[in-house]
Amino acid sequence: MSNNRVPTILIVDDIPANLLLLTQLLDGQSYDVRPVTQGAMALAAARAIRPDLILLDIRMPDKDGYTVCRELKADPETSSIPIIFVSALDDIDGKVRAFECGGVDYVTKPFQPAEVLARVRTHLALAQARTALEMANRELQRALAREAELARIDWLTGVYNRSHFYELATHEFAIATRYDQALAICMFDVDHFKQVNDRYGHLIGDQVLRAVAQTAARQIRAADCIGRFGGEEFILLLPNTDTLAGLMLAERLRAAIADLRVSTEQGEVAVTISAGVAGRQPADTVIERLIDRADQALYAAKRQGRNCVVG
Ligand code: GH3
Ligand code: MG
Ligand code: MG
Ligand code: MG
Repeated sequence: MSNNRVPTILIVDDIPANLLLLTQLLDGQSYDVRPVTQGAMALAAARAIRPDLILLDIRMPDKDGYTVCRELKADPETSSIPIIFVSALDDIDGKVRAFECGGVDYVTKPFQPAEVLARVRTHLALAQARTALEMANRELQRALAREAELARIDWLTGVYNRSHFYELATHEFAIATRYDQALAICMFDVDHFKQVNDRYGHLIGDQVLRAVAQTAARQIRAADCIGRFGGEEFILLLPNTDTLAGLMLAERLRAAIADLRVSTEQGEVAVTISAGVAGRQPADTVIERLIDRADQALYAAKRQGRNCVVG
């Protein structure tokens, strides 16, 4: 309920004279009042109008107030609407039952107009405060989720950072070991990247790194993942992929980067990468072994003259 909207109040009573009395009382306070005379109508009206508050009679011929209240509370669409019982029943069991059904308050007939108004105002204010709290909580949850996502991502390139990559890779490695499935790691490093920085400056170097990471991210499958391992060095986790399939992917990636032209303020910049691939072996007990072999293969690729793949 927003501050500048007139609150809607649904009034339910089978006796027209009672209904009129309450309607006049609340109308005079500039509430949007909707009177109905039957329990079944109250349910339909509550779902259609979504009132901010309901004043509910107990004894009604078609459906009593307790039943109406329980049904409204059971429906997620209407469960949060506060219900004040207004009844001539004055026995304590009846009152307790009203609260047990989900009512927030109870007023006995004949009522004192000022008391009814005071209770209505209080419950509207409480409902408004609860809505504001729920909205703030949802906003907080969204912010926390965003923050958690940011903590996993390398701010420069948008791929996973090293620590989150390790977390995912460790998990995938455990699954692959448990079910004896293939798993490959590919590490790649931009060739002579220092020269890119020296020639074009760090900002353009950054732009090239982003383009390389994004190009690689587009080459891999949804089940694969990519992380930034260090400065201009990236790592791929390839579940259900053996060394040969990993080499094929790495070769496709190498070719895609070699074809890449990054358009910058200083013209198009081209780079190449070297890549090393390693597949999981039964003797591997930790993911680090696999990463080590991929790293050694990467250095072999560098020694072989760069812009190539070794596995
Ligand atoms: P190699 O082919 O042997 O890999 O040569 P290289 O020049 O790429 O390797 P080297 O390790 O000598 O240099 C890597 C360079 O990457 C040096 C470092 O300044 C640069 N670098 C690392 N991180 C970043 C970054 O975030 N942005 C930019 N612009 N440069 C980076
Ligand atoms: Mg009645
Ligand atoms: Mg390099
Ligand atoms: Mg390097």
